[in-house]
Amino acid sequence: MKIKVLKDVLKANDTIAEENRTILRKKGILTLNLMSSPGAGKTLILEKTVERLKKDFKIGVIEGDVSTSNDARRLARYDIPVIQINTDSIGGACHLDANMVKEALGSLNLSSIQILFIENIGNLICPAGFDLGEDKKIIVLSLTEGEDKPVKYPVAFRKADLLLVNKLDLLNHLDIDLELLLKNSRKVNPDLKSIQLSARTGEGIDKWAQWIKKNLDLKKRRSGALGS
Ligand SMILES: Nc1nc2c(ncn2[C@@H]2O[C@H](COP(=O)(O)OP(=O)(O)OP(=O)(O)O)[C@@H](O)[C@H]2O)c(=O)[nH]1
Ligand SMILES: [Mg+2]
Repeated sequence: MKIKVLKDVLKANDTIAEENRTILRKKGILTLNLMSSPGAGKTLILEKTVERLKKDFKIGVIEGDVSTSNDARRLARYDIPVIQINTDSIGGACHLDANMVKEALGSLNLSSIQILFIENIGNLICPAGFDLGEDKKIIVLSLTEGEDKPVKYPVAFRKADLLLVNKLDLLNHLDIDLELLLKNSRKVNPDLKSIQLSARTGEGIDKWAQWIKKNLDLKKRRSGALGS
């Protein structure tokens, strides 16, 4: 009985996620869902990314946190549309779900967005279970977290399309084996591509920006081919 309820919840989520995906496809918006444990650097990466891409692309952000609008405020400084979702008042969920994103989409002017970033709630486990209607899932892992995280928390890594290894500036100050970290990520997801970067120094942000542009182009071409 319990299993049936869980399945129903996930099925309902998937149905709404597909609706979100249809809306976003019609508008030609590339949607990227960033997941990580708390403090891996999602918001700082987004700040640097927006700084880099803002003059060429129209960007929007959906911010997920249990509480506070701190991250939304950090991104709103770049004069882009930002919606904050807080789950504290609705049970304190540790992840975003498709319905929350649907509500946020309703509050955004989608005609003026080409790239939509969704910063999921800081958690390495729960967000991986919920499709939001995004095009790609990005997992951010910072060097301070240890090289074993991909094998300890495999689901998010298994489902991810790209791994961003953040805080590269700290490499020489930590007891971390970067090669082992990458090997562990490939162990759970042999196809997982990775980009190493430092949101603090900006190293690697160019590569990440190129990855985004390439995926936006691919999305445009596919939408064109589908005639939508
Ligand atoms: N040294 C260093 N610090 C970083 C880097 N990226 C982020 N930080 C720091 O790490 C801390 C957390 O960064 P955030 O961007 O808030 O992390 P987050 O993943 O958005 O955190 P939550 O939203 O709470 O899950 C901040 O003090 C950042 O300045 C980096 O590349 N190098
Ligand atoms: Mg954040």
